[in-house]
Amino acid sequence: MNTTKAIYTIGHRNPDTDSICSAIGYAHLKQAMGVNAVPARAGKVNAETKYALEYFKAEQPMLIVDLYPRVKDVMLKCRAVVKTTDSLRRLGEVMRENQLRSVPVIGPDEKLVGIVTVSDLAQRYFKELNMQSFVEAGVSYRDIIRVVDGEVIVSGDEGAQVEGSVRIAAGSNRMIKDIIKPGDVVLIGDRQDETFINCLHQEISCFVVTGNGYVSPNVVEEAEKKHVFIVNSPYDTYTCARLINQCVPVSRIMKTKLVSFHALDLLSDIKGQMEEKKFACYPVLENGKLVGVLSRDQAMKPEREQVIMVDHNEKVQAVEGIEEAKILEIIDHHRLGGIQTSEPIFTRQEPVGCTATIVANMHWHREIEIPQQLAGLLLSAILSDTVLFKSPTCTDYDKKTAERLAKIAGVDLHEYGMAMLKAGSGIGDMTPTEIVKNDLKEFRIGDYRIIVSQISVMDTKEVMKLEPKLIESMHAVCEREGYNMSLVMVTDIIEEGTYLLFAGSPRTLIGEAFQKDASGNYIYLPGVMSRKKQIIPPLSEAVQKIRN
Ligand SMILES: [Mn+2]
Repeated sequence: MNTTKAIYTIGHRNPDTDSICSAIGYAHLKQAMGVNAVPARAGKVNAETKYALEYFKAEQPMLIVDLYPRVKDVMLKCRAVVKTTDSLRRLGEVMRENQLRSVPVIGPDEKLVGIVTVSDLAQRYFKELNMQSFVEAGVSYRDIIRVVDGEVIVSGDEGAQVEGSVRIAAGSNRMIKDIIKPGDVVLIGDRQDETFINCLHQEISCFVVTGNGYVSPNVVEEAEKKHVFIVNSPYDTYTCARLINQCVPVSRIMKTKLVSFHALDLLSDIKGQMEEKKFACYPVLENGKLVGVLSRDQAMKPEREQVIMVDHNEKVQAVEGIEEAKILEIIDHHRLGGIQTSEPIFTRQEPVGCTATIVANMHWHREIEIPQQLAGLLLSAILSDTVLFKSPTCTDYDKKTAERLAKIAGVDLHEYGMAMLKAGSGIGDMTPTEIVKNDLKEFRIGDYRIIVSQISVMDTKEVMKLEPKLIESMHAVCEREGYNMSLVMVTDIIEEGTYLLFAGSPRTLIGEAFQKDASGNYIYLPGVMSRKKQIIPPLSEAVQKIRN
């Protein structure tokens, strides 16, 4: 079992089948190589991918909404807590055993009520001399008996609360009369009966006989008459006094003015508060319950999330917060879109039809077996990205890889491929806005921010009926999110062609790129199926031309 921090393999936003399945596949490869890799996804799984995952009984990778560090990423499990009723002695033990400088305090309902620190405890010891009074301290006789390891010689109501103070029967009998008051707990050594009797006359509540001193039958008899405890302790007077002081419950010294955080709080949001308060440690709560502790040191310089990007390399397509993460590797088959890293990284870029083709072959080159389920998923990705090998991006390498995977997966390649594409091709009850955002990717082309979505269907009429509404929605997206243009590819996977809808400006870019009359809202491009090979390159070239 690898317990190091997980490395996420993750595809682009609005993930397609390749982004999901290559993330799963590459995580498998890394795991086989002893790396704690975990597949993740940067968005909702589409209908086609869902079909593939369910067909091969695979689970969806975990969703990562963003990579901004949050409290949950750096908080520690709470190693120990104390209850409000626990004694200071118990607190000291807990601190020592766990090497803690602060301990959260929970109430009877397990909810956090306070926190105690080493400095609270130290302050208590400095005040010890003035703290002999147990009035309202919530200390019972049972607590005292327990703390001094006492043997009860004369018993009483052990659950009752101590109301007096702790005194030491020292000095002359006259002094005893001055010092000792009704209700007191009296520490007494090996003294004569007269001293015991004098104390009893002061209406005390309890003797703690230190150093296992002798108590005469006469004293026992008198104590029984007056309902006064006699407890024998093996410890000396000094030790007993200190131990009894440690009976005080934690609730007496804990801080109740707390600064706590939630697991999902962004570290960037709470930094200011931590800098201001300067506590070493903060409780993390979920519905009032303690779920962890956040140390200031850890929160101030969090360990960055580590990611491997698959099926994309452009920052604008990556999961939000990628700039906060450490990119370890990129495995991809798209144009290089200008990502910057702080250190040298491993990249594998191949101009093939699908990332899964690269991932499958990386397994085979390293002689790592691809299990049947994964073979099915990687095959699905290839069939999806190459639209059953029809896309111009498809290479012989993709085809050969797919055939080999189909054998391992035990499916008929064409039959399965058609069924999968069909599952993802209907628009069902998608709204125009959902169609416009389907499989959306953002590109920076020249100085323009352009989004290009694609929907692959068996029958384009169904989608093209919605053209006016789609155009309206495309304009709205551009305006709301500040894009220059929105393009939607409605791709006919049977006829092998694409209706390219466009909104925004400059329209001349479309006319120039595809050499068509772009005065309407769309053009038809026969034979066009690939965004990255047949749409983005002509747009990039056209940008140069219209600039000149
Ligand atoms: Mn891909």
